[in-house]
Amino acid sequence: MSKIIGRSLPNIPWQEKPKGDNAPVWRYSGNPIIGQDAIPTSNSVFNSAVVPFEDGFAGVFRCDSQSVSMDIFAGFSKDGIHWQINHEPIVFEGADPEILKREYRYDPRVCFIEDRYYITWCNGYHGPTIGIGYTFDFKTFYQQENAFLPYNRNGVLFPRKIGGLYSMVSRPSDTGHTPFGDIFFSQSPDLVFWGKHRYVMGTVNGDESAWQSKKIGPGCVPIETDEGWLMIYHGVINTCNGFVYRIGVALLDLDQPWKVKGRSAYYILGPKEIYERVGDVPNVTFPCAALTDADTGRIAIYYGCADTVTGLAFTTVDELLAFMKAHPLDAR
Ligand code: BMA
Repeated sequence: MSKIIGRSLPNIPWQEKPKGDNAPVWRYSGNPIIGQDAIPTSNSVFNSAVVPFEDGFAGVFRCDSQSVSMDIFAGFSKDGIHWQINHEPIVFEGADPEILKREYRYDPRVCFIEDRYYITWCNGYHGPTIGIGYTFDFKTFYQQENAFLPYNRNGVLFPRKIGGLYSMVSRPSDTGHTPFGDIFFSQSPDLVFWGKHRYVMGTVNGDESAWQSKKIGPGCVPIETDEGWLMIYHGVINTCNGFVYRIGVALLDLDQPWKVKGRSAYYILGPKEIYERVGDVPNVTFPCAALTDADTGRIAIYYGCADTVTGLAFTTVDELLAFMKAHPLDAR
């Protein structure tokens, strides 16, 4: 038995694994949990992040509008499954007016550190980069400086300082639908100035793990366990019909997270159900958040489906570690 280092979450959304299911991750039977028209103006609601909040849950949701502009919206839930999403996008205070100017915002992550909820997202600033803001109550939101120069996507914070510094994994990219990309680790004394950049892991050439041959990117906030940081991430293969996005798992060293201790050659979840196969962008499963319960080792993963709706899936820390060890990637 491995242990999640973190808080108890007795109200984590949960369903037991269906009998006879051999996969390490299983879907919520009522998927998708959030439909594409969850708010009156939305074309799609996907790639979104949730955290425990008060006696329930709060989240930041990517809602693309019916003009297909990308923005992020706060939402609330009692059970983590049924969500009320605000009809107006998040308005940030603070920051330099230069940074507050909105170009586009998408793919939010939420990470509780010390006393507040930090939000990172892909922020348009002459190209995509990593926006950072925070809130205490999901009502008032403060924006800070962008973490990096363009171009970067998938900035995901660690839930505590490592070696005395705030820490983040991200995926340097380009202006468009980046046809490359590896995961890097960066640190900051103040969540404003970032440096000490380290390479974590990259795509896999050859057919040992072809689903992650084109690009990879951080997904959920890394989960601290007694064996290391469990990193749930996305991996992409290019096919004759476009990119396919699947979900993988790796284990990073607790003190030096750029050192990869384990990585699964097999994906843990990929497009299979109709709502993952069919949508604005077909064949996409894109994880952005995981709830965890330290008492039971349960993990609930929130993931975007076909760039259109939001799904929920379940696993445990033992399932993921056992699967990773049963199907290890040698070329990491
Ligand atoms: C990536 C991001 C994600 C999206 C994915 C599939 O580059 O833009 O938001 O889910 O492509 O379209």
